[in-house]
Amino acid sequence: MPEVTGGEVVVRTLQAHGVDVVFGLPGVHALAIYDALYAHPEVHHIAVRHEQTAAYMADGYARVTGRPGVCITTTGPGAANTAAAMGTSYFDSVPVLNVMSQIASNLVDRDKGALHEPKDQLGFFRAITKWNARAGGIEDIPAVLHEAFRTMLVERPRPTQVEVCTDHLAGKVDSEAVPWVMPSQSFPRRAAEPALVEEAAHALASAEAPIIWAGGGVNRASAWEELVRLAEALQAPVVTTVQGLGAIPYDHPLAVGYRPYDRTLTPLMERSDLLLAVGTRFAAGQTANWNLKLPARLIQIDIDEGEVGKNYPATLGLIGDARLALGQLLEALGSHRAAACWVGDVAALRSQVAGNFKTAGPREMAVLDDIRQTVERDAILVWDQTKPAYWAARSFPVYEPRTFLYPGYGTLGYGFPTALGAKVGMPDRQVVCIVGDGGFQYALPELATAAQFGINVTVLLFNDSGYGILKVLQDIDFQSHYYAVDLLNPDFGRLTEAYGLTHIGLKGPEGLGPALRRALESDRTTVVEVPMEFGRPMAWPSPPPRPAGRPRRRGRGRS
Ligand SMILES: Cc1ncc(C[n+]2csc(CCOP(=O)(O)OP(=O)(O)O)c2C)c(N)n1
Repeated sequence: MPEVTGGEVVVRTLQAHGVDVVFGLPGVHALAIYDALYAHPEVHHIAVRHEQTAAYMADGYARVTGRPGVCITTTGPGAANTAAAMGTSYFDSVPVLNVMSQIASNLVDRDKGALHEPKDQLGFFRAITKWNARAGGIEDIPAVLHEAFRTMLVERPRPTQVEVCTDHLAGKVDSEAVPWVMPSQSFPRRAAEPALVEEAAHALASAEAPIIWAGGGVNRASAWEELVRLAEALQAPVVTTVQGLGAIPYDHPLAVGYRPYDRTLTPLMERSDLLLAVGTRFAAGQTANWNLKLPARLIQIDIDEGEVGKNYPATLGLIGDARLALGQLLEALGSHRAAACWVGDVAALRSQVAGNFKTAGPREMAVLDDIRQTVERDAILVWDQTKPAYWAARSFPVYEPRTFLYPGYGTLGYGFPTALGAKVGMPDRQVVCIVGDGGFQYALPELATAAQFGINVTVLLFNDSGYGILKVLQDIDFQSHYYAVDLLNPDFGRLTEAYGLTHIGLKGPEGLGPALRRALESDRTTVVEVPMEFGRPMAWPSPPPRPAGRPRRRGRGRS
């Protein structure tokens, strides 16, 4: 009888669930998984330099492919290092599975001082995982992993975790004694209640001025085709949140092209009599801290019942998968076709908003235009928390779904490692990471991962020698008392070259387009460094609360 280790059961079960690439960093307790990976080279393993990166890479992979991203970490500190990344995936509803080891089963949670002994490892992560569990033994591994995939994919996608004790990973059993779970890839998705779909279709067909609000749920559920068909049937303009960007192409005749909180669009909301919101939670950043006034009637589609009516009262809630629910609505509308869009010329509105941005930030918008015009239509852009990203989140034209990756959680250091994961998921696409000097330094050693595994991305590094956005806030709220925000940076050129990668140093934003083109054509990861200070982002939608008693004043810094 052939014997298998627990590690092999892990790897074979991952394979059975369609996984062919994992991101990770080994440790003594997890080595049996690595021995199984050694024996199964068809499952590629990208070895990173920090566990946080493994989880970011899994996040990037999942966001662009729509399939779960998987990371493997070792017990205790190794697993704990993923927390900021797992929190980001949780906040943004991204399906990431973390398989982590545990100390020997007879020692767990006994506080005896075993190497890497975590205190309640599952409890530590409970707040930022949708579900996590320990496999009780080797035979238990397939079912627990299967449950992790099912939970992650069947309703709202969010991270899950499976923990396996090191003795169970290294132990052996008869392969035939293992209750293997070999699922088909499709987990059933939830459809909306038919009677409510009828009611919603009736309301939409009789609305005089409907608007559609597309959130990240549309991208997560691959619902963009249904969204566009519904918008066309209703001739309804579509606004898109940051996570929903690309759900409708920027240049579609019904795409307003800008985020719902843009001031120019407020009159649109005021004139509308019905908002159809899909896959959104109306987060602070999308609603100017819930100050945005919505139309009188709100129909909300969401896979998570808890989101319906949570931030704005909903007239009607359709609980279900965005793709299925939009498809049901289309069917219920039958041959109904609105004659024309009540807004009139949506493209003219779009150019008006674009013009506002150009007036407010000619330098900033020229840089973003250079980027947009240089990269391909379906290029994947991954944004860190840097001033260019705040401008882009408000103004950047996005043409394809899942091509604008932005951490809704506001996580600094996200951009570069997530871009690497996105490239692994979509090797034939251009992947560009836009990052500041502060954010890039969170994951600099991953230049080594890029070099070792030939992951070819372009890094656009905007270097202002500091935490620029925090300097803006210190200007506004703290009398320009700059503290802990100036950075002594390394020579990024020599550093990049030390990893065997390419660096293109510019003197300013001039020549950005040609430099970016060269980088995109390069056969290796290339860092284009642009010394430039972006201005204060306009239309800041969610200012942090002001310290009590401090009047708002203009500082002496640039604005
Ligand atoms: C994990 C994490 N730590 C700290 C912060 C706070 N933070 C937000 S932006 C920022 C500065 C970013 O500096 P840089 O990457 O150089 O971009 P710039 O603001 O200069 O454009 C900091 C420290 C955060 N958002 N996330």
